[in-house]
Amino acid sequence: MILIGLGSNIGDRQKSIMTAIQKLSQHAEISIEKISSLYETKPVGVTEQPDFLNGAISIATTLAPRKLLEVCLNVEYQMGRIRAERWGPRNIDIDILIYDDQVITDEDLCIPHPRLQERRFVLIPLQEIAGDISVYRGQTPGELLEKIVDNSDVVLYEKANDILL
Ligand code: GSY
Repeated sequence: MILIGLGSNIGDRQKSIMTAIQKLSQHAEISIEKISSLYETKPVGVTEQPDFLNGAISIATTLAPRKLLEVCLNVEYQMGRIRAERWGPRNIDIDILIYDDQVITDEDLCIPHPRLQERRFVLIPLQEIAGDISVYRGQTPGELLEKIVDNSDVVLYEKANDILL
């Protein structure tokens, strides 16, 4: 299973996330399989920034991980990615979280995403669309959430069923 996380905390956050999904879906070699609900989440890391909307999708693709990364970065670029500082606010963030069972630890591409097991804003959307998938050391999102240290707010914002592409 190939899982992608999306986030935004500047401008029209929901529109940005939906635009990113639409742009990914328009790629000839990508089809969107599942879209999670959107969640309003308190910023983790640099906390002095606006709340995020976060969600996740599963896709099918014939693109190899590095090509998929290029496509994600290109979508961010097309959307005029505003990302003033590394951990700071951004209008759109597209992260490859899981690419089947592949492990990549390059400087610019780490799969599985190195912090996914520590973040409620990642695991809660994943629980919806990949509840029975091992996402970190043989554990499902639900199993990881049972023992997670992060207790930051993750509140349902828009149900998946109400999201129209
Ligand atoms: O890692 C993605 C950017 N990011 C986020 C995010 O997407 N959501 C929340 N809640 N906090 C975050 N901190 C960073 S950095």
